[in-house]
Amino acid sequence: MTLGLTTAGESHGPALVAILTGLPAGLELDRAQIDADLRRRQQGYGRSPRQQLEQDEVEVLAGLRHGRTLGTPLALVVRNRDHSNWTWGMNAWPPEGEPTGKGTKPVTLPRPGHADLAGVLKYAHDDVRNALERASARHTAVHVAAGAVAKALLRELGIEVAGREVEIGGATGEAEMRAAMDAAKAERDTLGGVVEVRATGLPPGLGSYASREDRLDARLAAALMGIQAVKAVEVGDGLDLARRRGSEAHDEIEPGLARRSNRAGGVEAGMTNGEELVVRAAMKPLPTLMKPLDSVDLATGEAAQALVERSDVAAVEALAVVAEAAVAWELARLAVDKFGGDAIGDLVAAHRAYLERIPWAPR
Ligand code: EPS
Repeated sequence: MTLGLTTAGESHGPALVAILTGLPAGLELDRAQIDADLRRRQQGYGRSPRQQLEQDEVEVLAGLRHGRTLGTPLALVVRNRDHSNWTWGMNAWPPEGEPTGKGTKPVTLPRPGHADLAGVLKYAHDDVRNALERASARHTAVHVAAGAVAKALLRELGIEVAGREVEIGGATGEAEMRAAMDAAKAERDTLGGVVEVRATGLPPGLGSYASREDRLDARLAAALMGIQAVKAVEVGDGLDLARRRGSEAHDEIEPGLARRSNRAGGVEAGMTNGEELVVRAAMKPLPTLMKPLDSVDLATGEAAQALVERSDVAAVEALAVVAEAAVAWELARLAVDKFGGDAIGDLVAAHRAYLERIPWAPR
């Protein structure tokens, strides 16, 4: 069995949904813990008023009984409260009655940096909304719910994953980051930034050098670049390693197999090497500006300004939670690939047997 994750859902549709397959039976889930991650994703400084509308919480439709997985597909739902303002505009069926609420008029002003332009061209849409709704980072909510499930599985193996923001708009300290967001907001602009995810308790040998798609760093890069607005991913000392000599770039091995440093960020040849995993993701500034960028009205072909809607100033703190979930999902997937088992006890036993075979102490 390998873990599988499929999601669906539009930003202002009724709900976001996820189906998780391949989870072992008997894994205990805690609703409060999943909801706590959903709230963390919403709480960052600089989020839009949309976050006051949404109070995300998970619903489980299948695959769980009395808080334990059944070994069958787990179906998760996160509802969009804002949908109540879009019941005409985002109706799945031709709506009845007069247009009312939001989303009743076609959007024809594509935002540079969003899915808007290429999305309508690719799918032959005549309303940019048909592209932006799914491209929106709103659907990261259900990925965070899936990540919380992955973290519960990893915890059974003594593995912890945590994300945090390290840079917003070029600023690093907490006060400086807030000041940068206040300044950008005053100028009706937006900011990007950098987040870091660390994971402890990873035994050596998750992932494989056997083929490209099995490499842990390839999977992490794909998972993190799959998050809206992420433009670069770095493992360990990453880009900086290219500027150093070999003697300054690797992590020497000491008796007892500990490393003298962790420049590799816990990954060598596409496998965990037993050290802490350190991975960073960089996000570009959000493309919805209150001071709109130049664009073209697709209805007339004339120069115009891009769509202005309510917007976050920055969503880097949210990205820290979303990136944590993405890394947790990939690690859980590799743990299930390596240790297998239909029941959580089988997975834990295989992990324990592996740790008995190799000389490694958790770090
Ligand atoms: C987003 C635009 C904004 C954000 C949204 C992502 O939505 P709206 O246009 O409804 O204000 O608030 O993020 C979320 C709703 C969320 O829960 O993170 C976009 O265009 O990507």
